Amino acid sequence: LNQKGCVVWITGLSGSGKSTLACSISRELHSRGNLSYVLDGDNLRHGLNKNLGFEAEDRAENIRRVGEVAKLFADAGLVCIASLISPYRKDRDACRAMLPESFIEVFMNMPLDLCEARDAKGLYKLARAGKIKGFTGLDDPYEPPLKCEIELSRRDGICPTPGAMAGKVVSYLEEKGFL
Ligand code: GGZ
Repeated sequence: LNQKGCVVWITGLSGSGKSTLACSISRELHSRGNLSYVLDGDNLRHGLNKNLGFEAEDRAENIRRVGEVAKLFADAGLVCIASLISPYRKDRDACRAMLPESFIEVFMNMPLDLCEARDAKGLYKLARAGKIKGFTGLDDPYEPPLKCEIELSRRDGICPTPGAMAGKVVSYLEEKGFL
């Protein structure tokens, strides 16, 4: 195989662009002939994690399960791209501890007002109206990484394109010898 298995763990607020980035990285890898698989928090909550809600313990269990599955994919030699809010540092660190040599944490550092302005699914609006309780960034905390492998953010108020951000991640994987 022309690659080493690893986990690219994308963390950030709802609407920060995690799923779009995950998809873009996967396409870029595919075009280079590399195998990858995307684990998306929101999608997995319809199947593997359908019994879980958004209480702290449920989020922890959600993240733990996805971490375990991501490790299986990485063990099989794939680049596993996990895209979850994963708001609590200790939950992300527990996943990192499963694969200390091949865990690449990518922080989508987008301001709340930007994510809220996008509000693709109208969830921020519902949360502001009190119809969703414990919404990350509003009445539930997001703990940014203290140290991560890659941080993506705006420059001079301009958001890089998903393709440009994916390029940064893929270059990192190349540089570190995963590709
Ligand atoms: C945060 C919520 C909530 C609450 C529903 N807080 O942007 P989305 O809509 O499509 O993705 C979000 C998704 C979060 O699932 P994760 O598995 O990534 O979360 S975690 O890592 O915290 O376990 C959002 C939607 O679910 N959603 N209620 N209260 N996001």
